[in-house]
Amino acid sequence: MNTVSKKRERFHELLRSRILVLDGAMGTMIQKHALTEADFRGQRFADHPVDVQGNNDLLTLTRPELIHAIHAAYLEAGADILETNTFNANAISLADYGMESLAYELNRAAAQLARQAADAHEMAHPHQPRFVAGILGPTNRTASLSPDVNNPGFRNVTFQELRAAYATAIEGLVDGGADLLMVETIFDTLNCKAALFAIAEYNARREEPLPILISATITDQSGRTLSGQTLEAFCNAVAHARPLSMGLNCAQGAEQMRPYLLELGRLTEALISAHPNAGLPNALGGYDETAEAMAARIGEFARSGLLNIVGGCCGTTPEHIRAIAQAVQGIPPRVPARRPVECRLSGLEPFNISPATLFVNIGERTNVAGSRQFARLILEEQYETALDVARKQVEEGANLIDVNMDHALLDSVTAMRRFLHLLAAEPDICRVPIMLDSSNWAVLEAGLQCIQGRGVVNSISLKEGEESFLQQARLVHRYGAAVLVMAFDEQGQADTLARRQEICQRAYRLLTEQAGFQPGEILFDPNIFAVATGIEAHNRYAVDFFQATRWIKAHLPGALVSGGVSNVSFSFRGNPAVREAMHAVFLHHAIQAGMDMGIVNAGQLPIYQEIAPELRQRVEDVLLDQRADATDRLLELADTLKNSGGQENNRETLLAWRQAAVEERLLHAMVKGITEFIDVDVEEARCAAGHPLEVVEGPLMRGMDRVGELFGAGQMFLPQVVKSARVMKQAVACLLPFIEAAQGAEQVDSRKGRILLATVKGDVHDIGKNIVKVVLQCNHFEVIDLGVMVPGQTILQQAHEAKVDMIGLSGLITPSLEQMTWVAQEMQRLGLRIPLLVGGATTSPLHTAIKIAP
Ligand code: THG
Repeated sequence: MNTVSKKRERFHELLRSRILVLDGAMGTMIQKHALTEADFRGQRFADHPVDVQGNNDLLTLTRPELIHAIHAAYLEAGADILETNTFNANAISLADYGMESLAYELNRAAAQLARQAADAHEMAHPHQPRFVAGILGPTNRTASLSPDVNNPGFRNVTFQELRAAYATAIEGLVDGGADLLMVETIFDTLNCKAALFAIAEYNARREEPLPILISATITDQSGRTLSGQTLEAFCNAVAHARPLSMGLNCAQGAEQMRPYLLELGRLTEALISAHPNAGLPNALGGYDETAEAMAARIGEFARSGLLNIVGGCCGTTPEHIRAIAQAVQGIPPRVPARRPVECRLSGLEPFNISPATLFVNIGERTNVAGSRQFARLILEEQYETALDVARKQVEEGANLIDVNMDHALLDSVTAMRRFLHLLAAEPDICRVPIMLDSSNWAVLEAGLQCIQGRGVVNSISLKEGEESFLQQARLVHRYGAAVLVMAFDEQGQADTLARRQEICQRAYRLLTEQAGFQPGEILFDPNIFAVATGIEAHNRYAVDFFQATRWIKAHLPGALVSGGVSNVSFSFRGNPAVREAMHAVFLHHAIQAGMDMGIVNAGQLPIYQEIAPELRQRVEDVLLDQRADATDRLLELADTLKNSGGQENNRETLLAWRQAAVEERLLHAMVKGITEFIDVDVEEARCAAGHPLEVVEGPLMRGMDRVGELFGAGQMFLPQVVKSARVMKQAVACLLPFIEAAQGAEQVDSRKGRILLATVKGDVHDIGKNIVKVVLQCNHFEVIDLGVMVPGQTILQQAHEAKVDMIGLSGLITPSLEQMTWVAQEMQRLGLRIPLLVGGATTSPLHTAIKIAP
């Protein structure tokens, strides 16, 4: 055994025998030194054109002795695992400082520093092996959310950019000596999946894969990630990486984290890690939970069997780590859960398919090849209305939606991307997993790069032989999706039982033995073809499908069976009554045979028992190939049913809320994020009101308040709030002409006011600021956004030049509070008598009252 694998072995041994201790915060420790711009720059970056104060990762190069000392202090305190000083050392975050070219060097140097500290410690204490976790932070952009309110489909970072940035960071970390890789503070699962993709690519080139630690952050009361996923949806979306540990960090103190850790333990077979903050930030932006208090809580976690790895995030110090290490000493580590083989998918919410699941509905209508209506909408670029097709499928019970953009007149890659980006902004649709449907690999891959949940690729096959099958399968796995295999090989599509068995068997072997798939991640489609075509060879198609299904369920354990149900009735196009009866009868038998899921028109499936007996019998004769004249007899009956239509659309029931009074309707639309009727409702409210502003100040503001309350109570999450803000924007837009008219001719300027927003110098966090910007713009404020790391002088100068009505300052880290105070002081000195708005994680009414207001 070489030294690397010996060390790995030792690590796993230790994890089995005790709870391992991670180190604590780096940022908090650095802040204590009150470093200046010049300190951060050192000699090497003295002339760098951008301010770098606050770029903690840069200190690895400019103040290595300081970082080394922090590592040494944590080791001395009892940390088993050091985290590299690389939280923002990726090309995307570094671009804020014009330092993207340093990404590799920063990662390698940081890993070397941690390695040296760990090795020195080991030298002095030979029986205490110490490990280095290479840290991959979330970056400062989010791949699943739009930063632009007017364009929910817009993204300011792509999967490929993230993947490339992470790949560079990983190279540096491992070259510098990292033993493990930790993807942490995850607030957007798509970012995380890009990191996991890059790790998988890297690991594939190595003899020994590096263990992966995954740690998410839950930022608000809804118990979801910032991008809207529940914890279980998140777990499902990253399980493909087979992480060594799953955990939570930041955003919360230990106390708030406890219920989520408990839940996490039920959701994964991985080990469990936690590195909470030292409590929640206090009013002055500090973290007050003492080492003793935090260690007491964590000791209880350990005794309750919640932990394998534990450490600290913001606000923790070597004191905390020392107390934590003592508190968990001698307490046995958590024994990982065993979970049954299941197909676990997710959108914003989890969707698990177990043997007890009766049947999974996959909505078929978002398919340009399968719906003339959808095709027209996409070709005419009416994407908003096209989204309603998806929404209707989900409302009508689809558990997944199948999205297909294969059309001769479309750029299918672009259309797929655009539709999925828009879909991601619709929480009521994207709560379900997505099935990407295309016969073109490039389209499937584009789709895989857009979905943060765990979806399904529909489909791959052995059509072009094993090599291309395996290559695509491995990629699907790396992107974290389940795979659907069509029974198709080099010789063509399987149309007999024997051919279906042969192909599915072969694909199952390849996927489980060579592509890393678990059986629960494999779906087979043994081909549903049209019956009653008048061609005798087609008579057994349905029977063969049922038999193939039975065979797959019996011989390919854990794999699922799916199919395109509406195919079976193609001969009866134009006759919905017969088609729907055929689908229902087909499913009745297919489900009995073990079919797990089907692509169907979710809202239009009659119940088997409720089909008129004569029709049911004749359909059954066709599907089960029970009579020589079965097709003729069904055709005969079909003629009499020709114009009887299918099932009633149940849209009426969905629109019951339209019966309420206009105020109620406006409230409902705002809370649910529905823009469909907002124009008429606003108009109705305006006609009833004395002044158009009353509509804004009355029902619309009440709606916003309600949204605020629900968000505060954890009953709404961010993507939903953004949708509500869009409803508000549209409502205000309807009223604006009337408000202007009412205000008279002298006040033609429609602005409510001009507001300058900036994240202060030394701070690069802007997600909160961008949300505030969206909300303000939705309320028709004009916003001048100066971005991040903005020096105070620039803010004041711009505020003066643009004659703004208010200044809004944002920041997440504690030193930002001082910057805010400085700006306030300067405003007073310069006699700038406009309101100053401050916001961000560490701001508080108390700090504002005692430090800024004076
Ligand atoms: N297996 C897998 N994927 C698939 C299929 C399959 N994807 C596509 C398709 N088959 C399943 N989806 C549909 C969608 C619509 C119809 C049939 C299958 C359909 N549409 C009406 C028609 O063509 O008559 C359109 C009516 C309209 O325009 O509104 O029947 O087998 N893995």
